[in-house]
Amino acid sequence: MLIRAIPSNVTYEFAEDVRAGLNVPGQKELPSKYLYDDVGSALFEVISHLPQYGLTRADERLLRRHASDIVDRVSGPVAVTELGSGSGKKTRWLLEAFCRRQRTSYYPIEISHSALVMCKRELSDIDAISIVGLEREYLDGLLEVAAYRKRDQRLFVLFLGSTIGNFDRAAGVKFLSAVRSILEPGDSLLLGTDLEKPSWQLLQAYDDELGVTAAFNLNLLGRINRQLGADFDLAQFAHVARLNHEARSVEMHLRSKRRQVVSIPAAEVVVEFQPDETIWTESSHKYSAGEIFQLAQQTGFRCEVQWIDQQWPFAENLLVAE
Ligand code: AVJ
Repeated sequence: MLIRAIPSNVTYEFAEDVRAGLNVPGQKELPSKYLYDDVGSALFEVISHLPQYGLTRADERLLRRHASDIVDRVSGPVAVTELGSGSGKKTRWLLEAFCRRQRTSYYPIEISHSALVMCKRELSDIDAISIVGLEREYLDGLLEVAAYRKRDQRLFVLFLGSTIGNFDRAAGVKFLSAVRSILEPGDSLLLGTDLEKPSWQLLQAYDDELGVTAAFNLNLLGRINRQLGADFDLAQFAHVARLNHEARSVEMHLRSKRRQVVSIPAAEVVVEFQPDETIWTESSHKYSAGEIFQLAQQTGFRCEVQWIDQQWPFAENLLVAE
């Protein structure tokens, strides 16, 4: 597979975001996209196998069960692109269905290089597929794919795994509108959304007893140590999963166990933590099935079909650009 790597200075942007997020008076915060370096992507892969975390398996069950139905609703020649492909495992069923119909190009867009390599390994055995991986941010990658599109081709965009949930609701609307502005009427977006569920179930899903989610979260500090030369003592921070009822989200934080001072040379900051002060590292918003229809309408799409998993409430939504 071809992988087009990022031309820009990634470490510089990381340093800037770390400085901006930690060098503030109120709630310290780090963007959740930085959880996914090579170690973080591998840890998320393990999370997706945990019995307490049913999200990824529900997503995959729906895609497998309804692959031909989904593909039948997208007519003509298509270019398939995926925002954040990860290992690419759950995309197999859709790609096989498309490739049975005709030769299909697949453009995974992913900021993790190792995930792109895994994705190629996972999917290149499919007949009549051509894979071009783009090591890019979502919208940059999507613009590039849109530029490759042939005259008669439709774009079929996958945004699976409820990654949309990492945006707060307003930012989610903004993001989907931006995606829509790159598409043509008749193009489609398959959007995976995790649905609301009981508090105990959410807390177990984001704070598993094995500590994999804790490791996934703490790795963000490890990454700052590795890439920016910081001296975080990981033993002095604890993983916290917290419900935000108002936002209808689960938040992950890293709680400082004591007063401590950390220096981050490449970001040119020294950061002080009070006892129990937290760094907010991720939000996972949960949706009601009905609100997706509204979300689609607000962002220039129409939600044509919704498939819901019964075992782990999760919805696969087919949005068509109007
Ligand atoms: C892959 C972003 C959907 O928010 O549930 C898993 C990431 N964080 N456990 C999520 C995650 C903690 C996951 N997403």
